This record gives sequence, C-alpha cells and structure tokens, in this order.
Amino acid sequence: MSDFPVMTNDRILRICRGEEVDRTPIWIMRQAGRYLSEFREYRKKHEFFEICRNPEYACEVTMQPLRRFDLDASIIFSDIMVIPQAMEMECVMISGKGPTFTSPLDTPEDLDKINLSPDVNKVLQYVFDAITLTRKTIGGKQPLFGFVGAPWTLMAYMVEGGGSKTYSKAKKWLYQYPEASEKLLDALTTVCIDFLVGQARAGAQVLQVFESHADALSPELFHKFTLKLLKRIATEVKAKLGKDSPPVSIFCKGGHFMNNEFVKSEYDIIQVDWTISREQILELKSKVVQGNLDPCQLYAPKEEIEKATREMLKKFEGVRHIANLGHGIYPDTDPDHLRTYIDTVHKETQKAQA
Ligand code: 1CP
Repeated sequence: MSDFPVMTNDRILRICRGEEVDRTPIWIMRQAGRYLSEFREYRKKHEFFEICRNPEYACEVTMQPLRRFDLDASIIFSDIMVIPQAMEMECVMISGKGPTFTSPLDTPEDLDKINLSPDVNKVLQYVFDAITLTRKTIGGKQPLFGFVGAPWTLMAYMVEGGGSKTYSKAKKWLYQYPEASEKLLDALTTVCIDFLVGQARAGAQVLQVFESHADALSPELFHKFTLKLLKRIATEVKAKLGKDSPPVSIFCKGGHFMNNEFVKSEYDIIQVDWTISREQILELKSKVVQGNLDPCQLYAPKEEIEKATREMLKKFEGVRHIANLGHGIYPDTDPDHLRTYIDTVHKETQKAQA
C-alpha cells in the first residue's frame, strides 16, 4: 500500500480519527451517475456492468464528479449487485428499470442453484483492481470509499428480482422460510466481510455498508435477522485488517430505531437520511454522523438550497459531521444545484486561518 500517493485532502480521515478539520467535508451518494452528462455519454458506449468490470472504465467514471466539484471523497464506481453476480446469479441493468435478475430466488430449493461461498478474491478481483488504479489516479486529492450492499438488502433484490415497493416477496421468505433466510443471509455476510477486507487491501480508505431496504423491516425482523450480521461485518472486517483497518460506515435507510444500535458497535460512521431530528442526531454523537439533505431539496431554487443547507448544518452542530445527502442523488438533478449545496457547506463551515 505504500506506493499510493500522499494525501493532500484527508479531512474525512481526520474527522474519523477525532482530529480537527478546517471545514466540514462533503461527498455525495451516487456522485457518479446519470445526472452527469459525461456519464450519460459514457454509458452510450459501454454497458453498465462492463464499466464495473473494466478497471480503466470504472476509474474514469469515478473521476467524473471529482473533475466537476470540490468534493472531499470519491466512491469506487461499482454496484451492490456484484455480490449476487459473484454468487452466480445473473443480473442485468435494464434502462428505465434498474438492476434485474433473470432467475430470482423463489423457494429455498433455489439456494442449491447458486454459489453460497464464492472465492471473492478471484471473482471480484476486478473491483480490487479498479480500486487500486483509482486510488493512484486520484493522486491523494480525496480518500476513496469502497462499499457493499448489506445482506438483507442484497437478499431483497435476489428474491424480488429487482426493485420493489413493498419487498413482500423477500419478507415472505423471512416469515415463511426463516431457516433458509438465515442460511442465505449468513452466506451473504461472509461474502460482504471478505469483499470489504479485499477492498481495503486494494486501497479503499473508508468502507460503507448500504442497508438501503432497512425501512422494509419491523424492529422485530431487524433484531431477528439483520442487526447481528451488520455488527459482525464491522467487527470481523476490523479484526481481519487489524490496526490498518479503514473507518467503516453504516447506512440503514429509514431506520432510526436501528441507528442507536450502532452507537455500541465497531462502526465509525453512521449515515442518516433526511427524516432524522436534531435530538436523534445528538444520540449518535459518539460516532461520526454523515448526511443528510433530502436529495429532492436540490430541485429547489439555489437560494432555497443555500438556506436548507444552513439549517441542515445547524442540526449537526457539536457533532463530528460529514455532509452528504440523505440518499443517492436523483438522475434528473441539475448538477449546478448540487454545486450550490457543496459550495455552501464549504463556505458556511470554513474556519478562519490561524
Ligand atoms: O458514485 C457512485 O456512488 C456510483 C457507484 C454506485 C453505488 C455506490 C452505483 C452506481 N450504485 C451504488 C450503490 C447501490 N446500487 C445501492 C446502495 C445505495 C442506495 O441505496 O442508493 C443500491 C440500492 C443499488 C441498486 C441499484 N443500482 C439501483 C436501485 C434499484 C431499485 O429500484 O431499488 C439502481 C437504479 C442501480 C443502477 C445504478 N447503479 C449505479 C448507477 C450509476 C446506476 C444507474 C444505472 C445506469 O447507468 O444505467
């Protein structure tokens, strides 16, 4: 790892170590993507998963938002679906629909048709190569995030076959086939751990776990099926990496009752969505808290974005804060409105030079 460029912007890493920073750092979930014309142009030439699998393409697309905006982090261009693909489930990206599985899991017998323990270092090596190349290309100007989809979120897609409003098919598994569900979730957890460890070894400097469908779960289901697995991910990743472990971040979308559980965990960063109150944020204060402007706020006129940004910053006063949105940026967002958000965070939080 020693031949990586020296970091010239390490605000996020400093915040995670509890050190002072000159201004609140900011990055954006889904900062590379369809709201950028250069990304849409690139996608005309290359299929989505072809970009993920080719380290040079993935690097190029990761760099696109960094060239436009004054961001404090990058996130490797990939998708959470690379894990189900590694488990030998076919998943294709359908325009206007999103990731789609050709043969979703229907009954527990279908678990025999997939590979529950893939050799991550072999089948996902392309992600590690993309991370190493991208970290070198960024040249120390921003730290690089690696990520995984959390086990429940991955299971939800593998059973539903794609996005869903209710996740009722996947929840049906939890109620009807609890043992098979646990078997699948446990296998996914092991893959998540190996994959995050590999990403850190390849050069990822922060790791984020996306539990994007936490909001489908009741507190009972959350406690029964996923909390212990999410905690295991942070604990085992850190145990395997030892003192070199990067900070690890957890995002349970829509899960306030879940956030408090991570105060007593190995996670360093808790990402929150826009529905959380100042009081709830303060309960997470012993951790770094990341978030949380509503991505729809970026549809408002620029003056209103500036005002909402100042209000958001106030909610995080006294907390170690990494600014972000409360969920990924939407494809029809005007990039200039995102610039207003980023620049306002920097301007409002810049400390006077000593
Ligand atoms: O800069 C970046 O963040 C880009 C890298 C990235 C990441 C971190 C992509 C590219 N996807 C993700 C994570 C991801 N993928 C999550 C977790 C974060 C979140 O909650 O938003 C999830 C749930 C997915 C699944 C996914 N992939 C969806 C949602 C499907 C649904 O209906 O629930 C979609 C639409 C995708 C496709 C996708 N992934 C990434 C991009 C740029 C796109 C657009 C597709 C395209 O270019 O055709």
